[in-house]
Amino acid sequence: MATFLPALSTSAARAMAASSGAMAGYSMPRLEGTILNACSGGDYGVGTGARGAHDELAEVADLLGAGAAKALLGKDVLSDELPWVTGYIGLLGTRPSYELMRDCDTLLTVGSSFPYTQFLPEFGQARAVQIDVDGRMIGMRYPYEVNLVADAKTALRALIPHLRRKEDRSWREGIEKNVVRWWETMEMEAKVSADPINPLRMFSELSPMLPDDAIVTADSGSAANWYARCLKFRGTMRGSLSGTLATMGPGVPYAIGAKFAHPRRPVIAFVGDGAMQMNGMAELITIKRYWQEWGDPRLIVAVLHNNDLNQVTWEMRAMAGSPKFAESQTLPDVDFAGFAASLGLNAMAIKDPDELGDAWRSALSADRPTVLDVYTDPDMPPIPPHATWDQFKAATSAVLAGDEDRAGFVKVGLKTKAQEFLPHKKG
Ligand SMILES: Cc1ncc(C[n+]2csc(CCOP(=O)(O)OP(=O)(O)O)c2C)c(N)n1
Ligand SMILES: [Mg+2]
Repeated sequence: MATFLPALSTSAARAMAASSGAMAGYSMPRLEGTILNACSGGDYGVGTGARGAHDELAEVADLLGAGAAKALLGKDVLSDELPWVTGYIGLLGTRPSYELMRDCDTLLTVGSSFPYTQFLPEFGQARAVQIDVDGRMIGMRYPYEVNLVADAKTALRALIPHLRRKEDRSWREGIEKNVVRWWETMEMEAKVSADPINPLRMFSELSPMLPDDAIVTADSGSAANWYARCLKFRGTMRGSLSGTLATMGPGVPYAIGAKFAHPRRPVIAFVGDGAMQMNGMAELITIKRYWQEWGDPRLIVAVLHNNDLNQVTWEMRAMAGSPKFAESQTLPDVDFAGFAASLGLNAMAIKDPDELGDAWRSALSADRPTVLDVYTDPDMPPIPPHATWDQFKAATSAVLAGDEDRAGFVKVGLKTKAQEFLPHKKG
């Protein structure tokens, strides 16, 4: 059984609005309970609509022995420290989420309209139940047997008395093992040496240092991959990105918006150099204009400085089999730290991975906003979680001829993917 608890930016408000209203007849949860009780290996999926139903989700997952995968906008709905939470689902997602959906026999979707059905169980594989406060979302993405138009918390509360605790915990134990292995893989991948800095390491160094109340944003670009996979959310952390439109440019504006909404919470934005050149640099001027009004001045803009429109360079390699087209993909080199310093912001240019830890510590204790201009290696592939070693090798060999970055890719990319297959700490 898998639980899918995704979140849409608007659904939190919708869920709250509905929570005061009456829910559809309780015979529905009884039927839902029957289906869920019958499962042998279940999942659930969680979206933003599930925000605020954390305790109920945990109780349902515990009763059913389920694991939970999260939609990207629902990354902050359930803590990544829960051993049965498999992280994000989808192309930018994690391997344990992919396996959870691939192998489950029951799917409970709560507050999510996650659209990529290739990452859901095969049709016919799983009996499925959906809870969504918005009737327009019901039955949109999967052939659900039971559809509940209700807010997540109310529906799950009504459902819980109808569930029996699953005595056979083997499914859940398997999920927990996969999750442990996944986080070990992420650690190993972040340690792969790169030229000059492995972008995963920006995220893995920060992750354990994140204040419990941090708000994190990511731009559309390679940062979205590492935001999805490498940051462990916990506490009251919040996070967002352009989840539906996937547009470039929101990283810094979202962070500024977060500071106005929560001036006492530290905010961190991960933004590509392309997005910085598009609008992020101008938004640094907005930060200069307003930061002294914020109760806590910490706003960190971490730039992935790779001189490339890297996410699309990789998409073109993977999907079109095209080598890097430098004329459209290579960016002018810009001194982001120098520009930030000229605005009176705290600024650091980082070219040595061993300086990352101190850089994050100093930005997190600074008395003003900081720009971390991190020189990252463009040869780190954002490999989808389901790619097997053979598929990965086949896809990449097609691309190597004629690509100016081929030498770096062989060095960094192959070594990174290999971490999934190499022995881990516990064998
Ligand atoms: C407005 C807009 N233009 C183009 C795209 C297509 N696109 C997605 S990611 C990306 C490259 C981003 O480059 P950068 O900001 O440097 O981040 P990187 O991937 O290099 O880390 C592009 C062009 C988009 N999503 N939105
Ligand atoms: Mg870039």
